[in-house]
Amino acid sequence: MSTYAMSDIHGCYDEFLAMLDKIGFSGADQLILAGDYIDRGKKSLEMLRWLEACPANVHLVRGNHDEEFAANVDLMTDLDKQYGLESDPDANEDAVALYRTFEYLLKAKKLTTWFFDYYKTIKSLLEDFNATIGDLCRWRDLIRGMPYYLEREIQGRACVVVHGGYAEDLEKIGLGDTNPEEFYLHARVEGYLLGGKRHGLIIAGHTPTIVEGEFTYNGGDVFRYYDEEKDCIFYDIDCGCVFRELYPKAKLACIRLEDEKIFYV
Ligand SMILES: [Mn+2]
Repeated sequence: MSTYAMSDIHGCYDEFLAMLDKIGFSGADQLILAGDYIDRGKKSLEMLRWLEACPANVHLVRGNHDEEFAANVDLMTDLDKQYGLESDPDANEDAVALYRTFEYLLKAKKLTTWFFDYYKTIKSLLEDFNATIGDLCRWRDLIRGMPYYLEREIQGRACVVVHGGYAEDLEKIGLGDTNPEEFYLHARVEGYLLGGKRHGLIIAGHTPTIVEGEFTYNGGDVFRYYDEEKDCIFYDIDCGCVFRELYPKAKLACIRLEDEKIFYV
């Protein structure tokens, strides 16, 4: 039995399946996914469908893109309620109309925002794949059921899988206005500098290792960092798979927690 972790699949469904194949993932293994399942890539729908039917030995952690998707679905259903639109949750045309009403209102009220469906994932689910409000709500609820991090004991070492960053006693380290959820979802260098766990192992994604100038830059390979003071091993396993067209060395990574072996697709 092995425990594997992957992160930042971003709709790269084919690579994800190829990785499961490569590691020979079976019912005897465990897989922890560190979030950002959707956006940017071409197969967000396939990813969402896979997640909602995933077996019990797959454990899902929430990423910032997933969180934003859920927040955007809330905006749509709130608008529906407030305006008494009574959209049919099972009718694709009602979902498309609600989406367009939302866009129209933003424009009419001159509320320019990058926030609403920035990657056009919801738009594509509705217009290209006939998704309904019922589908969107089901995926939102799936995301809201995902924890911000998961902890496992792997060979005597406490291992935390999180999207952005993890810190022990997050309330005590003085992050100003940053709340713990924000840290789990969005932390980058602060996750390494202020975060971590004594005698622990932190597996995160979020910051692609393919982007030059980022602190985790490693030419598109997994980034490993050891904090001696805390005896904490950090991994960034987001090797930027979805940016492959831009960066030929970008890839999907998977780590086996028991022996820190890395696999690439
Ligand atoms: Mn992210």
